[in-house]
Amino acid sequence: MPISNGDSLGCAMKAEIQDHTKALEVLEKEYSTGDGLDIDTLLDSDKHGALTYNDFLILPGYIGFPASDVSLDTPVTKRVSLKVPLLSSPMDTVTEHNMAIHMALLGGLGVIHHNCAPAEQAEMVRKVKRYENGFISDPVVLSPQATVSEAKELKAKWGFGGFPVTENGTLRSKLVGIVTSRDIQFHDNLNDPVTVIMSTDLVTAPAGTTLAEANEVLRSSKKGKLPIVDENGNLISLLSRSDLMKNLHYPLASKLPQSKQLICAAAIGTREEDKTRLKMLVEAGLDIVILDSSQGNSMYQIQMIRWVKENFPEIDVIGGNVVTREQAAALIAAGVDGLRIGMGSGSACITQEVMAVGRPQAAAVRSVTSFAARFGVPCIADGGIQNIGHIVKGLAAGASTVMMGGLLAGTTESPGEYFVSKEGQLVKAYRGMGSIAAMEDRKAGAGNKDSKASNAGTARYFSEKDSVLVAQGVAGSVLDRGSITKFVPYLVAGIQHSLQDIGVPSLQGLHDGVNKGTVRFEMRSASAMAEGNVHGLHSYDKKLYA
Ligand code: CPR
Repeated sequence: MPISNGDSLGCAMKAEIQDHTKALEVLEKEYSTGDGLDIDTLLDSDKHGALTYNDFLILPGYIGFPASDVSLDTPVTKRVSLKVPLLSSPMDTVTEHNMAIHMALLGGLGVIHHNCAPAEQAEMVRKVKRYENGFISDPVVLSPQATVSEAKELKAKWGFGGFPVTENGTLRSKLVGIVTSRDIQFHDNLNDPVTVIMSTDLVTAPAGTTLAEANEVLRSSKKGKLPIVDENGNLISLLSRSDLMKNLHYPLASKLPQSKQLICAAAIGTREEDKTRLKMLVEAGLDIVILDSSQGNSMYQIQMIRWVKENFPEIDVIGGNVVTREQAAALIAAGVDGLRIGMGSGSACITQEVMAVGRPQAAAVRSVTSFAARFGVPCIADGGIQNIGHIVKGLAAGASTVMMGGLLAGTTESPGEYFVSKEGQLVKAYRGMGSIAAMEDRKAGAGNKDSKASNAGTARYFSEKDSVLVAQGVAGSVLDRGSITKFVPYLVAGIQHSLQDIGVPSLQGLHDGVNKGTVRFEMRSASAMAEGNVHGLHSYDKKLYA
């Protein structure tokens, strides 16, 4: 059949507008709102009940930039910002120093749990603050009388070797040698003083040396450590080669502008004893404290916020948990620098079932963040995160950061050992802080030499004095996820790709677009959700990253 201009094969669609170049103009002139829903219409619970993450999707926008250019810089408190909007939860199966160090190295933040004696928690804070330094300002120092056995013990405790030896075993005393890991490795006479084995051919740099200069000396000296000394040869600080390497490998690391140390956050309760605990954490170098409560709007928390702000004005306080505007208002008025949102959304949590109290997480996040943003208070969306999509939805609903428990509990950096499940899979323990197991451990002070160690589990749920413990969570296990040094970069790359699809070049751009109504949403039905998941395949392998 001959085809003339304007003809088409088969059945042609009749065009209302012939000039295709007018498509964008028509869109702008004739459609007063974007396609889909703005966030407030989406989350209007009068219309369709309160929603959570799986109930909606974000519509795609225009991609005008590469995903790798998407900036995820975000505040976690009024004064502290991160390059990655991810936090690990203060739970005893999620965050101790190892998780906190690695979350911070990767640009996020790990919040150290408080189900342990205050001294143990302070020790963990100290380990985070000491971990990566330009100049280590409080190095572990040995005295000439210290034995090889003591040096070995210190190496086992801190996980690093290379201890300077000074005349009286303290900083600001004359440097006489360095005990390196190699010096102690094969020395069997454990009672010998370290002076027998220490290296004395020292390369040092004078006080006042810049970090760049000191780095250069360290590079050319081929030594592991560079002691910085004053004009009398007294030890002032130390620079470590492994820190140099870490600095190179972790460009996003969370640090305060004036410091080379990692930012450290830890949780405490709201009882009288927690004031002493906080003092110890602050002495150890704490930057941010989270007041850990399942229902933050209490007289205890409000008094504690005021007390911390009065006594430790340099520490940022995150209050919570909250899920309503009213709860948020009370804590903002008391002076919080950040809020933590979520009640009953945690993966190991049965609060909503047992207490009949809580709120679907997306609705809670939107309600609290839209209020808190008016006071410049950043919010954490805490709990219920199962995948990258949930992270992005929490951020789109207004959160500045997202906190995860279960998703990180199976990683190498979480506390505890892997074990093989009944089904033969490699797993790690994960339990809610209000599970009977966690609360009983707390009451017994399990795992601590000090039996008054902590009752953080019960305190979080206000049940210290109860004769019957009412569980708000379960104890179980989660699958092995490998190291967060691979998992967190996967999450970050996924968030960047998601924001690229949405058409916003930054997290700030996402918040602006949502608030202006240019970022649009759609609710999804149960069958839409099924359509959005893998379907119709005989079998498949769900490998998430490589
Ligand atoms: P997922 O990331 O595992 O979903 O949730 C982690 C969050 O769950 C924690 O940060 C905390 O707020 C909350 N959570 C922990 N234990 C809980 C119990 Cl027993 N009950 C309710 N919420 C809990």
